[in-house]
Amino acid sequence: MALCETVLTLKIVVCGEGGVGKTTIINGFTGSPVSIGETPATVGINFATRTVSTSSRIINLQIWDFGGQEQFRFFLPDFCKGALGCLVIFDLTRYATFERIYDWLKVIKENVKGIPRVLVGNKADKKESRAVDRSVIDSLVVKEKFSAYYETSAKTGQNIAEPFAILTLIILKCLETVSLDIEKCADISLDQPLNKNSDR
Ligand SMILES: Nc1nc2c(ncn2[C@@H]2O[C@H](COP(=O)(O)OP(=O)(O)O)[C@@H](O)[C@H]2O)c(=O)[nH]1
Ligand SMILES: [Mg+2]
Repeated sequence: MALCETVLTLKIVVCGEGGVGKTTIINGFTGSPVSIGETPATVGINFATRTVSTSSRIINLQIWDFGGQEQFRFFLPDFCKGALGCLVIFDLTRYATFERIYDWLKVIKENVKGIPRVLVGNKADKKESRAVDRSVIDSLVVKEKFSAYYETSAKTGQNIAEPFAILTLIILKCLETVSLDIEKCADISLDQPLNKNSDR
């Protein structure tokens, strides 16, 4: 079946430690009002949707947001089930959130095989508080085979849409290339960056 014949629903999971800005980024991307400093801690799992289109398809992105609190960890298998792509977010001003990326990758790898993942360093607006050097980030991107890396600010809107867009394009490319066998997706990345503002 050609992928363009129907509206395609793609499930994307958004991971990362509490407070890194997952909910704010998702709200910014899906159009909900962003209010810096007032986001309530997400309880359990939320999801938001946004319809996007390429030249040939309409895509319904189903974006799952994990609350992150320890007591909800039993939700993780359900959270991951059926996901075709993953955004892993850390806070550029808190090194501990960067170290926890490994834990999130482990969760993803245990529950879904080989889905493409994009790394996001958020709170880029807080330049004076930056705690994670670009060199260690670049090393992690290579080592853990992230398809792309973006620095975002949910406060200024910097690069908010790009991680979702690139992940969607990579997923589409995977679906076409491996005819719905998503196990081989992790190594695929786009030849061209999405636009000149991208960080890779
Ligand atoms: N300065 C700044 N604050 C942010 C940014 N993104 C999120 N925040 C704030 O960081 C806090 C945690 O954000 P939230 O989206 O709840 O994080 P989550 O726990 O990962 O969902 C909130 O007070 C947000 O307003 C950002 O890019 N810049
Ligand atoms: Mg949240």
